[in-house]
Amino acid sequence: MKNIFDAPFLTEIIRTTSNMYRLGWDECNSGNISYLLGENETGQYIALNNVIRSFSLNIDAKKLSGKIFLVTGAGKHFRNVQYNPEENLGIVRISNDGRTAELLWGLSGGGRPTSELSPHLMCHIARLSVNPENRIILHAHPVNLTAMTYIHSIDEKKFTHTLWQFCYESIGIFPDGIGVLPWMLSGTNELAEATAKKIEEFRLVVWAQHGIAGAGASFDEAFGLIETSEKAAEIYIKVMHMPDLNIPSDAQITALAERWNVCPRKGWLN
Ligand code: 2HA
Ligand code: ZN
Repeated sequence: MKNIFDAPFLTEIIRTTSNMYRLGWDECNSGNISYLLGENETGQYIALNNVIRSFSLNIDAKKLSGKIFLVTGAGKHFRNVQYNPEENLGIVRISNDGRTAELLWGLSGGGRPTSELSPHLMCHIARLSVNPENRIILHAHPVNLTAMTYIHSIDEKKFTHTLWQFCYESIGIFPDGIGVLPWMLSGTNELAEATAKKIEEFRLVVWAQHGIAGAGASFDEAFGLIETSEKAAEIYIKVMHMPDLNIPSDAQITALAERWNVCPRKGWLN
């Protein structure tokens, strides 16, 4: 058996949580990540027949039975993951009946997977239905995107349009646009179902006055979506109270899309 602390998937999630913390996206115990692992890659590092304990799910996750996820722990701080991955992270497998998550590694000291595990699994099911390569679902509180939901229309077409205008690379990174949900109560089935529905259509969903839920085939994809939209939101917040003299036109944004060979969501540019 190889040493799990050499596993690329562990290194990746540790670097990601540390970066997200330092970027100010995940204060205190906020944010959560789930990362779909391959059985073969995981089996090189841990015994797959040793279930440490089980956690019941409040959804039917049969579509994911047998699938293995690396997840952040409930109430854990992203800031601490790099110092004690075994306590702050866990590897779970969805049981055959889709009703429990079986702990195979981590969450030492009696921890539990993120309290948002069921919504994460719903988002994985939704995202895998449109992209079988999807691996990552993550939730965070990026400052400027969240700030923007306090003062900008949360109509997703208008919200996306502003993000396309305020960062040069936006149209290349998220030509498909960004979904937006209004303020909702977290931890509810209502928010989980609404997010799963939106994330089927958009890889990034903004939760107004709260944060974001993102998806990707890799951390580079999911992280890149957030950092680019967050950069656009930051520039917008910096200049929105000043006269707008030089905002790029839709013709200019269309020219960029053509240059990068991407198709902006139909009807969202003039
Ligand atoms: O993980 O951020 O919205 C804690 C949260 C829930
Ligand atoms: Zn949150």
